[in-house]
Amino acid sequence: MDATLGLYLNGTRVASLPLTSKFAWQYFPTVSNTMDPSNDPATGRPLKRFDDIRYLFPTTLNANDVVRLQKDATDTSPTYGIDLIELEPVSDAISAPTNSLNVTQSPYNAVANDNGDDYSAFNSCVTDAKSTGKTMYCPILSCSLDSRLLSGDRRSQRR
Ligand SMILES: [Ca+2]
Repeated sequence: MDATLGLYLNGTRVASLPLTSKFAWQYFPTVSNTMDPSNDPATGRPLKRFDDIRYLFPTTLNANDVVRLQKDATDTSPTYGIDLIELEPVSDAISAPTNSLNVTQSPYNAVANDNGDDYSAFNSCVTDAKSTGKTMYCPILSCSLDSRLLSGDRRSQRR
């Protein structure tokens, strides 16, 4: 189920946070060479996961500001479970470091804020960064990865 939940700042609804129960439970094979979870309970060991979302307030919060989550008529889930809310200051964006590959530029061309899958762009950029000893640079943006992106010694596995 997909539904929103109201985010309030000092009594004003400032955002409708998009939440999903898609990741509430996933099942991992007990004997397999894959780490990919499934939504099929017959697959194996159930592990609870959660939907982790981020929101950037347009301005820095002040002492005594009141942040509240509230279910309103437009928020259609019958129930919500909130594990935690973490508030922290966000640093200014950094410019691309020397010797880095920008995932939003050619040949990767990730497109921010379009809800289109940027997995291929990120996977290619990470692969190139690893093989050339560079770092991947991702400007402040919102990209969508429809598959799990792995780095390090583990191999990327895409469904
Ligand atoms: Ca995109």
